[in-house]
Amino acid sequence: MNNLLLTIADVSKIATDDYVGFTFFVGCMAMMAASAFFFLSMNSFDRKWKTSILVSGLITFIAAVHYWYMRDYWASNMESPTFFRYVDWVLTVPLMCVEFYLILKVAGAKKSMMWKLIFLSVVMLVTGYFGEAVYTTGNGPAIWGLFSGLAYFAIAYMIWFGEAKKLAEQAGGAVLKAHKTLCWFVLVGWAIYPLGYMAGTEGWYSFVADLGLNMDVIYNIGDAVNKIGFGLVVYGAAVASQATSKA
Ligand SMILES: *C/C=C(C)/C=C/C=C(C)/C=C/C1=C(C)CCCC1(C)C
Repeated sequence: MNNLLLTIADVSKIATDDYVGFTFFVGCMAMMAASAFFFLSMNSFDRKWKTSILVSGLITFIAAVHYWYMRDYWASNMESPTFFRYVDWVLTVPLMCVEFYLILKVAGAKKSMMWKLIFLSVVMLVTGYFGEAVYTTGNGPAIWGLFSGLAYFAIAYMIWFGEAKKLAEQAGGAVLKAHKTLCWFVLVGWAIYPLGYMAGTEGWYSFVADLGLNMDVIYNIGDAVNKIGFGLVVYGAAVASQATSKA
C-alpha cells in the first residue's frame, strides 16, 4: 500500500507550456478510451467481424500502454522516447496489416498477402529506427529514411493497386468501401510519419525542422489519427455490413 501511494505521488511535473508533454498525455487518454470502446462493442458483432474489432482494440490498447511509458519518459527526461515509440510501432503496424487481411478474408485473401504486408512494415520500421537512433550522423538518416520510404511505397502499392485491391473489388459492398478508406489512411495518414522523421533528424531536408515542427507532436498526431481512425473505419464497416445482412 505504501508503495502504491509512493507511485501515485511520484508523478513528474509537466510544465504548463510543455505542449509535447500535453500531446503525450492526451494521446494516452485517447488510446485508452478508444480501447474501451472497441472491446466493449466487440460482442455486438457476429463472428466474421468480431476478430477485426478485437484487433482494432488491441492496436489502441498496445498504444495506450506505450503512451503511458512515453508520457512518463518525456516528462522525466524531456527527450524523445524513441525506443518505446518503435516498440509500439513494430507491434501495432503489423496488426494493421492483419486488419487488411481480416476484412478481405471474405473475398478469399491468402495468408501470404498478410505476411508480405507484415514483412514490408517491419522493414519500413527497422530501417526507420536505424536512421533515427543508430546511424544518426552524416547521410545516415537520409539513406535509412529512403529505404524505409521504399518499403512504405511497396505497402501503399500493394493495397492500392495490387493483390489486396483485386480482393476488395471481389468482395464489394461494405468491405470495398472500408478497404478504400483504409487505403487513404495509409497514403495520407501514414505520410505524417516521414514528416515527423524529417523534423527530428538531420539531413538535406532540415528545412522541415526549421518550420518549428516537433517530431513527437507530429508522431503523436499521426498515431491518434491512424490507430483510432483505422479502428473506427473497421467498426463502421462491421455496422454497415451487419445492417445490410439483417435487412
Ligand atoms: C500506429 C503507428 C503507425 C501507423 C506508424 C506508422 C509509421 C510509419 C508509416 C513510418 C514511416 C517512416 C518512413 C516512411 C520514412 C522515415 C522513417 C519512418 C519510420 C518514420
